[in-house]
Amino acid sequence: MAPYTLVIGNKAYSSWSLRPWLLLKQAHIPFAEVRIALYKDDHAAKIRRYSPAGKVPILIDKGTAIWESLAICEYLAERHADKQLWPADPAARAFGRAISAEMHAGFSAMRGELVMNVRHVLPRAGMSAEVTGDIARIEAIWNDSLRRYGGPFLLGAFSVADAMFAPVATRFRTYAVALSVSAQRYANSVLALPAMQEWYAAAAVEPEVLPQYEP
Ligand SMILES: N[C@@H](CCC(=O)N[C@@H](CS)C(=O)NCC(=O)O)C(=O)O
Repeated sequence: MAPYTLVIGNKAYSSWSLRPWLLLKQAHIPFAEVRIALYKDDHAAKIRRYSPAGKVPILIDKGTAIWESLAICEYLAERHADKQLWPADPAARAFGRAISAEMHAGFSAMRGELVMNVRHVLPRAGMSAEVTGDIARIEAIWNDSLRRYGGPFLLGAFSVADAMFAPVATRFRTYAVALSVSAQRYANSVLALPAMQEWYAAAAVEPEVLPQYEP
């Protein structure tokens, strides 16, 4: 039996679910997956069976349930130190934690306007000043990280920080956001990961269509 169970939402839409799912896949940590179709029937009650916070993702490790995507990623990094899901250097680790926390807590304009939908490419003509500002800050974070640590991922090797920003790479593709060469190269590297392709393929065959996430 896989040691972990990860409870997630729809792969087409659930950006928060993608983060720990991708980290587990990249680290080759076995897990069982429970997918709860969001905003259908009694989705809230189904989620609350696992966590009173009522949101996915949730990681179950034997009797312990961990919610909040960043807390799950931190837990996995601690439990699997050999996988080096954070860099060994404390300054690089602090930088990675800062940009991951910035992602976790911020960019609400972009999250609200450019909802994750990996089943479509929907170039967006006009965007609000708030979204343009969010995109500019994310590009600056990516370019700063790539310059500091030399790529191909934000802190050099794939880390928690890349898992946290992976849904942004999907949004930039979905809405055909124009990026600088280095930021685009980074987004492409994330999207080309076999695990990302597995996520996209599974999303493509999900039966649910949620109007609030559709054009
Ligand atoms: N900050 C949370 C956000 C989790 C979240 O908002 N999850 C959404 C799906 S992407 C959810 O569970 N929505 C169901 C609901 O609100 O009923 C995290 O990092 O895990």
